[in-house]
Amino acid sequence: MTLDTLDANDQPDFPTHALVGIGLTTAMFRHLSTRMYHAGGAPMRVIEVHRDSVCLHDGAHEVAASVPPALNHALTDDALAVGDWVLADRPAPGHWRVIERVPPLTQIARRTNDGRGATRRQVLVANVDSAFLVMGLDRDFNLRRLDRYRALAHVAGVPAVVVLTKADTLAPDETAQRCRAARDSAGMQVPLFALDARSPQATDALAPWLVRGCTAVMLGSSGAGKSTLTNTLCGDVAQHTGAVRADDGRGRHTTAVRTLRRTGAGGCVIDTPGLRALRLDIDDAGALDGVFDDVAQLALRCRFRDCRHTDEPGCAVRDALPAERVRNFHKLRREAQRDSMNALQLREQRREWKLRGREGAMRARAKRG
Ligand SMILES: Nc1nc2c(ncn2[C@@H]2O[C@H](COP(=O)(O)OP(=O)(O)O)[C@@H](O)[C@H]2O)c(=O)[nH]1
Ligand SMILES: [Mg+2]
Ligand SMILES: [Zn+2]
Repeated sequence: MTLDTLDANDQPDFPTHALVGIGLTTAMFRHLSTRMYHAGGAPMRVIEVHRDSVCLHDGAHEVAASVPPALNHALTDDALAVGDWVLADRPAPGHWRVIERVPPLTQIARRTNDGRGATRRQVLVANVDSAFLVMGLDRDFNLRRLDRYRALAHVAGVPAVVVLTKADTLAPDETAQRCRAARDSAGMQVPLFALDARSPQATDALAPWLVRGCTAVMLGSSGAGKSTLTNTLCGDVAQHTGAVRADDGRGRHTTAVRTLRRTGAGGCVIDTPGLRALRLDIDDAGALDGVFDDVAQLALRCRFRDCRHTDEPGCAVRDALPAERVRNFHKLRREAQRDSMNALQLREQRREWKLRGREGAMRARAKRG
């Protein structure tokens, strides 16, 4: 089935044409229509999540809806997120309620501290087709952080597009040099653009990922230009950065919540606030393989088949790559391993580190003395 046949499928209780306009894909159409057959209700998309309610869109209108406690997984690791598709009904005039969430096809999630010493999974967005990794070419430029964001998208199975903003603030040769560095780090497969987030050139560059029925999410640190880019793509450059919707009387100046919006090209974008701490949600270090293609390729030439690229002789990875990149690879891998440990293993690891630290201090003292 193509989007055109989907569009032609319009029915009063299932306005496919309107729903494709807010990012309904053919795969999700099947799930959504099946669930609607069983559960009833109206198909809608979550465009904002608040503490006690969500904002839904049916392709024509936006409504606030309550989420029944039984469905409110806010404290578990699979909460409703912007981009989710749901079925909603109206138990009383003017009161919308979510009945059911359709299992998402993709979820981008991170690990956060739950405030009690443990970590939990936090879903950032659901059902996105691509991730725009937004990074400024100015002081924001940081290849290690870019690796981390690429890993975030990769483990979610979402294709990434690197968008380097503020190209207008640098000399052309400086921009070219940073683009080369980003290209070397991200690999040849990843689309990469350097642009001025305020210019129409940005709209042209990103149009292929924003065709009707597609949804992209903006990821990157605060100040990278995500909201500026969102405003450009949505065709309201005149609106000052941070104003989310024209009818939003709250007049936010920074992006406080994730919001799904329609772009001029027909697809949707989800703007997000910067993440202060971005910890990956992975429980298998192998999940990072696709992020460090260069490491995986070179590893084939290491002397030992199980080389960890730390201090083994004949390590092709350490020979060929900058130390910084190898360090970052190890850092993300350690993090993945740590997250897959249970509490007991964690305690043991900490004890071992403490011991090693003490031994190191003793050796240093012995050397001095
Ligand atoms: N010159 C220039 N300024 C930009 C560009 N992108 C963003 N900015 C500015 O950088 C600041 C932060 O942008 P904003 O979109 O709020 O970043 P966000 O936190 O990622 O949403 C704002 O003052 C923007 O006007 C760009 O490509 N060129
Ligand atoms: Mg913003
Ligand atoms: Zn090696």
